[in-house]
Amino acid sequence: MKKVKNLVFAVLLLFVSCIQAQTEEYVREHYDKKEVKIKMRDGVLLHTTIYSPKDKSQEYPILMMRTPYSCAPYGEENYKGRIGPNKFMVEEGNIFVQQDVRGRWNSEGVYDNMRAYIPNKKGKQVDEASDTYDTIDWLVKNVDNNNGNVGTWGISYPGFYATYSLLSEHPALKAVSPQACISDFFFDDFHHNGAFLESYWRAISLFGYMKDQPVTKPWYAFPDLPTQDQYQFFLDAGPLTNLDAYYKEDNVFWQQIKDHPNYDEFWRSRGIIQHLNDIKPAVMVVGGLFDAEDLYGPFNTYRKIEETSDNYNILVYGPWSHGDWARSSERQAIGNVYFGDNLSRDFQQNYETVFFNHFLKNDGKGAIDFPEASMYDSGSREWDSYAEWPPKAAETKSFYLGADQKLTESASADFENAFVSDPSKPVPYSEDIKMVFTPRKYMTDDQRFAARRPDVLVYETEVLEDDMTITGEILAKLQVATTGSDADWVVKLVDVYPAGAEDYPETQDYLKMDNYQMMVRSEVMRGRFRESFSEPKAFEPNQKTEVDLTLQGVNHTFLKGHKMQIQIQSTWFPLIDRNPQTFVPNIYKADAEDFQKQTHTVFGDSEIQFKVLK
Ligand code: PG9
Repeated sequence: MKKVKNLVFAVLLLFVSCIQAQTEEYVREHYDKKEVKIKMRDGVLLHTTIYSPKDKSQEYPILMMRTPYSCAPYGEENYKGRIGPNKFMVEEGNIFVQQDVRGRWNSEGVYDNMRAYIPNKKGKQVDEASDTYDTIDWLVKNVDNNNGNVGTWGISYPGFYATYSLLSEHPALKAVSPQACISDFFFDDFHHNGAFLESYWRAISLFGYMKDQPVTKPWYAFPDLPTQDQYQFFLDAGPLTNLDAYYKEDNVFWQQIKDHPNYDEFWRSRGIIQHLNDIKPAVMVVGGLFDAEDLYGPFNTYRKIEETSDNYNILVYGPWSHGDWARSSERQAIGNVYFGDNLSRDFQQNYETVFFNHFLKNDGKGAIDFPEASMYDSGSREWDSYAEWPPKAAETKSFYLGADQKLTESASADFENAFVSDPSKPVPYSEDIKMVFTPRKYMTDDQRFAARRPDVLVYETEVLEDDMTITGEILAKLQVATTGSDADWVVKLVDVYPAGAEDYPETQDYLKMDNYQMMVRSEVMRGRFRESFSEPKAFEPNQKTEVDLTLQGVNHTFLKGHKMQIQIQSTWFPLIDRNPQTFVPNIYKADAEDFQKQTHTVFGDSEIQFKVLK
């Protein structure tokens, strides 16, 4: 019966999504498509697609997305449904522009992942800011019926280019919405605190191969793999050097990743956060509380602009996975966990469209009453409005790791837990088997499979007698030791549902929400970087050492009857690569014999600092 219900539910969902998503026919009927090559100051031509309303009775702002993912379909006779941030803005009428960034797809030039910003460019020096400036300048001077105002937007990598557009300082740029915006590849996407996201490995095909002329078809290919069982594939592959069998020297990005294991000038120069000073255009940063790819980026993009600029700058974080807010599914669920109905549609209609209209169609005049931070509470399943983020009203409350798997409010200094960490039997990050392009579902997955392993330490509160709301970042100040000379430390914040919790239609058949251990937030710290991301340092074997680890922002109420749980482990595979647990200069070049089973110890005076909202 459940299978029938699920099938009906899935068909209904698909039907509704099809209706809600913008249709190609609608766009063809209401928009003219034009493709141009815009010349940059160094002579490079960038492919730019322009969709203009057929209704020429009024002027419209320009909404631009710059992307490495192509402006397909190419050809002025070929249309697509999704030409802008959402269907409401398409139906209302705007000029939508998409551009292949330098070196990608039908544009000329040489690509550079997360191209470094050059603050004081000289002569024909270029970066994504100058390319944005030159593009906007051409558009406002050459596109018919534009009202002189430009907005930029984008999700993920396009979100990075939206953030970057702020550095163009073009006077026509009035509103920018960086969404799930990459900010720094050492903390977003490919690395978390120095650990390599091995689960991203296939995506390196997309960005690693360079092309020498404009193309409208893929010039890269994904490796043929012997199995779709991602845990087994990467375990059998062994040390990362063995993956060279699939990516040769012509995969520039794979070479760069291997040659720069530390946070050196290569990565530092490509981070965009450092340049976000004295920003003028209005900004709406959007992120997903369960975004497995870019969680660091939106939080820190918003924070830096708030610290350095007096512009209009707001934050919206919903119960979304990567890019969910741009989709049209009626039920918002991630994996087994349902959060609510029409959350994405409401955001698109009542936030995103209102934000761009206010600054691009009304010149910023009139009232716009969005809160500074609109944060969904992933526990109470309600939206919260805050006058600042993180909320000043929250107070720091420390919990400690105690005996009998207790998470207590007092430190037990004489307590310790030891476990054997075996790189040949790493803790899976998910019970799912399939090979992924990038990780996603694990962010709300049930953690009972991990909690029952001897190499995962579990600490939890008593059943809560009152709701407890945690907001902002969480600081784990771990006191640890290892018999080895290197180690990774993973901390997971888990919401333990009560017995009897109701299943959702999305709940996988083999699971019950009864006693569900929902992942709320998680993070890894590669222990060698505990003192500096640029200068790795070995552990002194068997010496008690502090490892501090920041978990990205949350807005989560642990409801009465639930328990708050912390899990600690040292492998998380293959989400991240395995630490040999023997200090080597570069883990990407470690040999099989470097990977050694070690015994790790966590001490009871390890402190987890939460910001609790009274
Ligand atoms: N941030 C996402 C990503 C970057 C690089 C590789 C794979 C994914 C994205 O742009 O969707």
